[in-house]
Amino acid sequence: MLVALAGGVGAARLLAGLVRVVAPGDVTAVVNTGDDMVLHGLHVSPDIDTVLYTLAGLSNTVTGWGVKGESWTVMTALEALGGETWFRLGDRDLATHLYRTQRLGDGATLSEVTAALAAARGVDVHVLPMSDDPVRTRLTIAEPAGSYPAGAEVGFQDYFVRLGHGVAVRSVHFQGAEASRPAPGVLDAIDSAEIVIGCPSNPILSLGPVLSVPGVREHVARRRTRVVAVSPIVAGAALKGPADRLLRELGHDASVVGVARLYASWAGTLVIDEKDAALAPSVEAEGVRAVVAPTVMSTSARAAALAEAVLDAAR
Ligand code: FO1
Repeated sequence: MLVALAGGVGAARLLAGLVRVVAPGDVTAVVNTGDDMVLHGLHVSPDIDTVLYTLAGLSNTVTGWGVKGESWTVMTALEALGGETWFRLGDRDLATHLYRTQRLGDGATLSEVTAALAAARGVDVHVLPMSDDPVRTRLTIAEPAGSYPAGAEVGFQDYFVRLGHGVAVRSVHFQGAEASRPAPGVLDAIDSAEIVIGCPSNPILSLGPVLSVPGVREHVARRRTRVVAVSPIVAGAALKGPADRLLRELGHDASVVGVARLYASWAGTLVIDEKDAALAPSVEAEGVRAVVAPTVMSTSARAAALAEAVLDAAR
């Protein structure tokens, strides 16, 4: 069994590559739910949905979220009513949120609903939320943005979508993490995994919440020699999203060395891109083994090759 700690797009791409080289049923993805939000009374789980849509071959690879070939009839009608449309929910995507919200309202856990969505879409990877308890990423902004003053605390989607992550961040915290428990099967999967993979996700906003659920970081750290993380930073930049600027704003190096320093307590190996090969000795100086491989998953074949490189690094 392989376990992947997963966030959004980068994780989904690596998982899609992984299932080309190992049996999907041998993979467990522990997915970030810190991005989750209730909007229009609907429970939206963006990172879970990005992973499920990608593994089902349904994902909109242009936007990196939602469903391909989507229609926007509801959003257009909602806009005409003056409703909230800053967070775009396509017609097919809405079915997911309607189904999830109804099941949760009937008393199902997020794990149960996620398993049902995976089964409905023929996804054999075991997709687990990091927790069935609410954990929400909250960010304190360092400068005024939109209607928010400097020092305001905003929700993840407000930061990421409404403000377009175009604002400096003073601090991040995961509301509800202390009281949360790992979802059923998460710790067992980590304990019995042949390899634990830290996906190329945002170290602060995607892997941060997963590791903040009590017990997860400790159980992963116990397997440190079997843990291989993939740097989401290549040549000092994030391939997508705000990871590089966020690392700098929070006082870290926006480089593979900074990522190695952040991950050193739980990841024994860090896969870095060939562009960062010269930094391998600096990564190893942080106590983390450096493995150099192409990490930009511009095609599914490259994603499969990266998955192979990760498995080789662990063996
Ligand atoms: N990201 C956007 O930038 N704009 C959107 O309108 C948007 C809608 C959306 C709807 C469903 C969903 O699952 C994800 C959505 N995302 C959108 C992405 C979302 O912000 C994710 O949390 C990020 O991809 C980070 O993981």
